Amino acid sequence: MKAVEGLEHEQLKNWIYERAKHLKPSALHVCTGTAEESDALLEGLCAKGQAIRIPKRPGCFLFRSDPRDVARVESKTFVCSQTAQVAGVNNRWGDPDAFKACLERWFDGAMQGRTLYVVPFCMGPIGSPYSRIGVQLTDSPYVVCSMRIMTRMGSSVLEALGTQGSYVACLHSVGMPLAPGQKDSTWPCNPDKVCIAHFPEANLIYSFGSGYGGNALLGKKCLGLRMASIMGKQEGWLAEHMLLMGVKDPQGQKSYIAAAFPSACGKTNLAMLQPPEGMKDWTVTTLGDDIAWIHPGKDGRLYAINPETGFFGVAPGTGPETNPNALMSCARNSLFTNVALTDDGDVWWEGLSEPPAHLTDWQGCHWTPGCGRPATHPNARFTAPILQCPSRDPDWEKPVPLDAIVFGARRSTDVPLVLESLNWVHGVQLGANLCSEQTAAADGTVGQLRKDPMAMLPFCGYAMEDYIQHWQAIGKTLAHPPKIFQVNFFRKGAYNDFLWPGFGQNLRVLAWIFQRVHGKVPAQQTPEGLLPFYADFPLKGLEYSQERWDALQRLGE
Ligand code: TSX
Ligand code: MN
Repeated sequence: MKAVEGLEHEQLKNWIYERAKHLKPSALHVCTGTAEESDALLEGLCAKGQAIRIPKRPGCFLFRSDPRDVARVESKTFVCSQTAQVAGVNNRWGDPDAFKACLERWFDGAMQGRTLYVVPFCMGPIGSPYSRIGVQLTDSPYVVCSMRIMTRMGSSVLEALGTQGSYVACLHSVGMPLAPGQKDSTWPCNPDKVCIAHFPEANLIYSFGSGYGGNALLGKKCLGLRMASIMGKQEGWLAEHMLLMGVKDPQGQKSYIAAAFPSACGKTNLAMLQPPEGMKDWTVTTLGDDIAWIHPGKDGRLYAINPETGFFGVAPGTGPETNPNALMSCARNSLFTNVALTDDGDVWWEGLSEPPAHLTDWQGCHWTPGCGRPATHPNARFTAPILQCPSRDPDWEKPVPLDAIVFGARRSTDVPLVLESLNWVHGVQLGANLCSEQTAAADGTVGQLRKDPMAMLPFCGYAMEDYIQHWQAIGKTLAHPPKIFQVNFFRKGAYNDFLWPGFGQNLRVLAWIFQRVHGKVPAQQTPEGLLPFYADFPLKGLEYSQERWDALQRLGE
């Protein structure tokens, strides 16, 4: 317990002591956040066969998860608030006392034979009034190294906490204690005993049994969205499942846009968009790809920050055409989970390039093209620092004023490419009615239409009806609210073909939004919203017929 003695925050020190007594780890390590610390942990993981160094990418490592631990588990994620109303019809509410009692039993001795890592982390820049601190206890070195990429992590956070600072207490175990002499598995976890529970009144998060992404990196979905959304409700701000980007026109005028899409709808691709041929005089910059914390400013506008410092992006489908900036971001100092390994020591996934003649697949098996299975898990991920993203915005650590909020989803029918709301109240309604065809990031049936208000269904920490009400209340306080838009890049035509080319061409949609924000282009007023006129829509350089446009923009079937 020597490792904790230097800690100046008595309450934190006592919590760690008390938890360590219960978890019964064989060692304790307070993380400093240095590169040397991360290197040593990764080296140790390689020595135990739990990570594989990627020779072609400096500082990069491959992890192969247990095939039963590959995604967030919404069915086992709970908000355990003292008042049942706080978790509404859309969330899984758990009785706090019952869940606490059950998890306490599960955590008893859960870290036997393992090291307990203390991970102090800050969501948002250290010292910013918008930021929130968490301290995660975990027995997963993979989580430690991932948290170092995704958050500001280490000693500087303890310094910021001082002797009295408040933090969200985060407790995580893979739930697989080791008996003396017991051999570890390559990805320890406990898939039959998974639970992610949030205790908002206690400022506490418990996560057991999974080592994967949003289940285990507790700063992201748990603190960054579920807990933060509750704080935002109480304190008058919004924690949203949104990318954050800058768009600059050829005259040098710049706007910031936040956009909400359900998981794995191409949010990361949009955040890092490369201008297409014919629009190279526009600039797109990236501030974040997953979370935006949005505060009303004194000037009556909304200001947003990205509380993260990395991307936890879906690998399959990320290629030199679809997202070159993401590929540059994960060229070094990155972690890969459930992707394939090439014979010459690089990572590979579907959509990266032509498949090589032979691979080792995400489960460590031989793979050849045409063998009948994908080489990579559909929810395989890269974990990469924002600092390595070529399109990173110079002001990515500052609050930026929002000119537009965009809601989008994957809809093969009915929903037009772009529509502007009539006003804030209507825009919030559009967001509240968001529906998306389901993908692999969440567990569930692929292809089904799922209601996902503001893309927050899995991430809102309280009742959805109160959440929508909170959005409306915020709107009433804003002298200069951002305009709200609805987009759909996935509409299909009569031949089941995508009607819109998407990807870089989406800059045309952003450019129209930009022009609307700056009053540079008229729109057609309909009861359902404001629609672009074909003649004004920035299609220069893209062959796109009026007939196709009409099919793309038609309201309803
Ligand atoms: O990320 C996507 N975006 C946003 C990009 C900025 N994807 C990838 C799927 C989500 C993970 C898209 N897929 C997008 C899109 O805008 N649009 C589509 C649909 C589509 C797929 C393939 C083509 C066109 C559209 N291919 C050709 O037209 C050749
Ligand atoms: Mn997400």
